[in-house]
Amino acid sequence: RQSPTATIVDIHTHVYTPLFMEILRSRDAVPYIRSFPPDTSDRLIILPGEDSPDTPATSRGRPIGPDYYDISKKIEFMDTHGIDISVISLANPWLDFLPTEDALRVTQQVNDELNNLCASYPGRLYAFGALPLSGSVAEVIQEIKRLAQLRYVRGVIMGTSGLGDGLDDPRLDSVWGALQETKQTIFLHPHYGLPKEVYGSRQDNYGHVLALAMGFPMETTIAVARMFLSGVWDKWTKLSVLLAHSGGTLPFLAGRLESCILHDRHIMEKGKDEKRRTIWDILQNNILLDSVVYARAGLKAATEVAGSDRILFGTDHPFFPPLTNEEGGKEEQWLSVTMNYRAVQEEFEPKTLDGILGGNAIRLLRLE
Ligand code: 5CU
Repeated sequence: RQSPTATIVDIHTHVYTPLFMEILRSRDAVPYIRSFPPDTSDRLIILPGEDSPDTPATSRGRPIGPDYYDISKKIEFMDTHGIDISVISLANPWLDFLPTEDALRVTQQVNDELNNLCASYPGRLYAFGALPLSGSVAEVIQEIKRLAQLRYVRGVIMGTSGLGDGLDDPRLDSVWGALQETKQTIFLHPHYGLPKEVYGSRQDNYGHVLALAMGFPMETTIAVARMFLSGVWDKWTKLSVLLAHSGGTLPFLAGRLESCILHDRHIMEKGKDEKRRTIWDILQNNILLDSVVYARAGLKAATEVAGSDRILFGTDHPFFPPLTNEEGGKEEQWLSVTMNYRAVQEEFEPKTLDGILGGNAIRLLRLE
């Protein structure tokens, strides 16, 4: 075990529920699941453009197997890595793509599936629900209120597009209000990345690295900065948001964000009669950061801005499985998990470590 005393909680861990799988298998536009003959194995295509005909069939998207959709595999993974509790969530792009008329009904079914999966392993699983973001605002709020009644749900996972116009969209105001009122945490996770041109003409040489290592964190950083700049937390002062991948680059860039505001005549004049909360205040009171940065440098920045009592351990399972080793087999322990464990163990002294590995999640997400 990683700590003799901690209850270990993984708050960043995705599942594909039966209905989510069925929907993905029925589609032929991204996101979808299918095989590319002559290869017969299923591949999961999530990110825009990763099914380009120029890409060899065996490197389109990623292989998808039971780790993604069989909940007993999640429990096996947890046992292998000493994880006591997982807070499961759908993977990106969640249900953002549903036709408006299906959004509420399908989201309710998928959320019930998530809650039922948790019920099948009592005490080991909790969930972040999904929202019908392609439906109406009234439907989103209806589902937020229903989620608050589901036994194992502790919040919602959402992407950076919100209702389609980002997280500074004034139409989200009542959504933030409903989430604050029902004390549900938002798990904010990237999906859409940066425009493809940013990655240049040789991007295919670099596999998924630029999109996942750089695009995802930048996307989160900009989305949360827009939310902050639009004054969401000035109004909803108790709204709690857990940022994936330790906040992208927000911990590193928070000082620059504040400085640019203080030097921006437009913002300063527009807001001169209002009291503005700083990004430092929000980082210490509203934002939680996962530990999924794999190295001490990122953890140091996260701790500096948010405090070690607001950092929560995560794995990103079932993504980043081990590659096959020289003998063609796979390591039992996942490198993506052991790297993360090592970084937190090296960075924090035992009492703080126990909080990050689980105590913080238990307290902040009420995992009794
Ligand atoms: O490997 C990937 O594409 C991903 C993804 O899409 N989402 C995620 O959370 N991790 C890895």
